[in-house]
Amino acid sequence: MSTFQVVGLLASLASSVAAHGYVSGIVVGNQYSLGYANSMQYQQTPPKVAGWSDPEDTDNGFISPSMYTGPDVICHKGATPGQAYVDAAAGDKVTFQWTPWPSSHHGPVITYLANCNGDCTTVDKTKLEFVKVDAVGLVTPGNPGTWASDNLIANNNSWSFNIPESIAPGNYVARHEIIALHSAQNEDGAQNYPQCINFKITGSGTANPAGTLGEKLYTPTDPGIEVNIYQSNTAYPIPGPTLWSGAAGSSGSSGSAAGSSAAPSATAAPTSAAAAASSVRATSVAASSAAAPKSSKTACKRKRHAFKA
Ligand SMILES: *[C@@H]1O[C@H](CO)[C@@H](O)[C@H](O)[C@H]1NC(C)=O
Ligand SMILES: [Cu+2]
Repeated sequence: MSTFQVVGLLASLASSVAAHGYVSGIVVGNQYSLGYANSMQYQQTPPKVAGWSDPEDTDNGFISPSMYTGPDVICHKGATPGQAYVDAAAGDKVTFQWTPWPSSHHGPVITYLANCNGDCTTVDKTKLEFVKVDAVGLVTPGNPGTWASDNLIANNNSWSFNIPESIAPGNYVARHEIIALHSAQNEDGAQNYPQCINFKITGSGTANPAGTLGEKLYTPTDPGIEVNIYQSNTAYPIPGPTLWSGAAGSSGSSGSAAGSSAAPSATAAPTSAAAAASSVRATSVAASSAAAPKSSKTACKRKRHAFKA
């Protein structure tokens, strides 16, 4: 065994121990595409996949709020463009298959599309403008309630959304993300798990909506980022830009129970009144966070990091 192979073996052992999750496959109709896996960097001839490479992310770790203004929040740690595309048509249902997600890691599931205006395999990620096309947060009120991540687990660790019908054909980067909130009552405690995948979208749509740069999507003090979920939750303001009006609707995992029974205020495309109302609710949520369990941001690797049996 070469040193290189030994390092690879150790890295894959390490990632199986600390694994959180990543998108291992993408399904559109009857077409399956392989996602990027960290272990691919140790293959002699890694496959060309549509998923963006993040070889530095050997522990399937997360992006913390303190990293929101840097490039790693865009498509995960040190990510470089995927070297292939998933083919899809506007209106198609897309399913992202995650590796098993820990049940304690409750939070929203959000999907954005950014037009590469050319080739995504060489695109400058810091210039991509992300348009929110699907977002589900709190699905059923409760303590902590049912979250989009819980539906993802229930749905065979997968999440589906529909590519908006009206979006212009072209090459796009889908930025698909789970934000785990199990330690989000602490400053810098939320955990973002972004995954980027290239799509070649066909269709006759003409919409090319303006988006938001990856480094401008969130701030550490957004009401949906610094939030205590260990209380009776009735609403949750999904962080980031407003859901695009052309989005197919927050169908979550369409064709399944996931997302479709969402609490109205949690997922509705915010009109300014609705957005204002949800920030008011979020403020009262934050105000009663005194009873938050004291867990450090490393708690993820300890007691709260439990997979559903
Ligand atoms: C569940 O997901 C795995 C991949 O993550 C896939 O291979 C399998 O076919 C899925 N099962 C169903 C019933 O969709
Ligand atoms: Cu964890």
